[in-house]
Amino acid sequence: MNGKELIFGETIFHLRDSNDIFDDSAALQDRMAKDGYLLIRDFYDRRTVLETRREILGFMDNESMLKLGTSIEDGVIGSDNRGISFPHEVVQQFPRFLSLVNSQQIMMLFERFLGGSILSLDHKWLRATPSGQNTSAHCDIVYMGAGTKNLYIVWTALGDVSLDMGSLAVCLGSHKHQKLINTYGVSDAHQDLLEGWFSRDAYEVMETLGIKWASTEFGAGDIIIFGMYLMHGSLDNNSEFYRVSSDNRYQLASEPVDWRHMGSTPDQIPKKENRITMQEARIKWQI
Ligand SMILES: O=C(O)CCC(=O)C(=O)O
Repeated sequence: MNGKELIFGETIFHLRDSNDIFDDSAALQDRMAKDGYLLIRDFYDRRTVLETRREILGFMDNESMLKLGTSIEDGVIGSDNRGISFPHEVVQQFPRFLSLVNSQQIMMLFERFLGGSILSLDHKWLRATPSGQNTSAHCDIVYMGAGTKNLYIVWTALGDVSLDMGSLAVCLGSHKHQKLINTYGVSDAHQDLLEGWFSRDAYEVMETLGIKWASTEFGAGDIIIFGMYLMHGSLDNNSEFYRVSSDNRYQLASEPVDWRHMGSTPDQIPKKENRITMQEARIKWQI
């Protein structure tokens, strides 16, 4: 992660899946409260997900992002190794993707889990992560905490994602770390901080929070759900393939919404002046 090696069984552990309790909403809630995440294998139909992947990779092929002479479905990274976090207007051109992440299936899961009508933020995060890149450790509350705090991320593998393709990684137990919640967890990356990353160093996170990382390989259609306070990031993509994934947010429609992530330009949130660096903030917070 960020160039540092994590070792399974020592500094990083395997995520456990919750397929065995999938039909039991109370058990899902208990597991979420305890573990901070729910990993559901094969949640989406694999074929539907692979068709969605094809829609996205087709766009990337037109943008000359894929390696010449390789099959589009494989998502082999082209010679300039360009990454993309798809802008909102491009995401709107992907009907298969939108119907997947706004599907009845995911809405019904949340209706059952949260007990009411559900809305999904308009801002959809769709990523094709190139070689050598990862996402540093952060909690989503700093990016989208202006509405309800009872907002959930669904990270979806849009293709098989092996560990060396840069799987999602979470910090076990970080959702219960009170000092983190009361300091970093009440700040806003658009208003207060120059960057939302808590740290770029996976080992420094472990030492500071006293907790370990966890990850797993994902199959196309597997999802992991977690809340606003779970520290997470991703492993480095050390492969020749794009890691195609998306992360989207769901909440009760009756609760306050972070309107910055709604509407026709949800990815163009103005930033306040005089924001401070994470280093300055962490000195202030003493964490
Ligand atoms: O996919 C990634 O690299 C990071 C995902 C993420 O930060 C999120 O789901 O909030």
